[in-house]
Amino acid sequence: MYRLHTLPSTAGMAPHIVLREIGAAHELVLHDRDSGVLASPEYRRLNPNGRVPTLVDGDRAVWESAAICLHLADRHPEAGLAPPVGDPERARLYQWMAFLTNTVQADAMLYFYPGRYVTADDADRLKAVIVDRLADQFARADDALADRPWLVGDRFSIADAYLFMLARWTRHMPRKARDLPHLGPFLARVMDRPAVREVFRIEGLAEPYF
Ligand SMILES: N[C@@H](CCC(=O)N[C@@H](CS)C(=O)NCC(=O)O)C(=O)O
Repeated sequence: MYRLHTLPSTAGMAPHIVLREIGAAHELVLHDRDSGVLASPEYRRLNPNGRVPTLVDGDRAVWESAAICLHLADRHPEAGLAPPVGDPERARLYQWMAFLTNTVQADAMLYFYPGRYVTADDADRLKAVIVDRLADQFARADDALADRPWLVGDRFSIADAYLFMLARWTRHMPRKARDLPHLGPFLARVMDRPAVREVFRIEGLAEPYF
């Protein structure tokens, strides 16, 4: 059985969705952000970065949300959440997963934790720059969804779970992913999935959902 360590409404959402889409037996460990547990030696043994998510699979801990999603898709090919290795569509999956985690998510971190990068005086200026950068990046996904319901192939994949997770992080920003013409309906489509609804219920998330 898997164990997923996470906090509500964070980078743990995509792996949580993927576990539920697969229907894999798992224990969800929903930590309290203020409990200090992420800094504890026990947790740091699982994830030396002291961040969420962390997936425990047998005697192995895997950290980095995108790596966890890829690992779960590989372990459960029958769920069809990633094209097979070697399939040209698999390259498309790698492309989106890499872009989402190393460009979009990396920039989003600057918006949510500006104090880790600049002084308080510069925080608002940094956040304004990031809002524009994210809007430009989500426009790439919006373009990709202009003539297809999902990012990769013709069915929902881990890339869609990842895009959904990051896009909803803009819901309180001045420029929202949901306002884009194709991304808005995409977010509604993902939100309608029973697995996703269940994740929101379990994580205790309120509207606006995205
Ligand atoms: N690149 C990492 C980012 C992990 C990350 O920054 N997680 C945040 C939540 S979204 C976290 O644990 N924040 C708690 C903290 O930094 O204290 C991943 O995708 O797993």
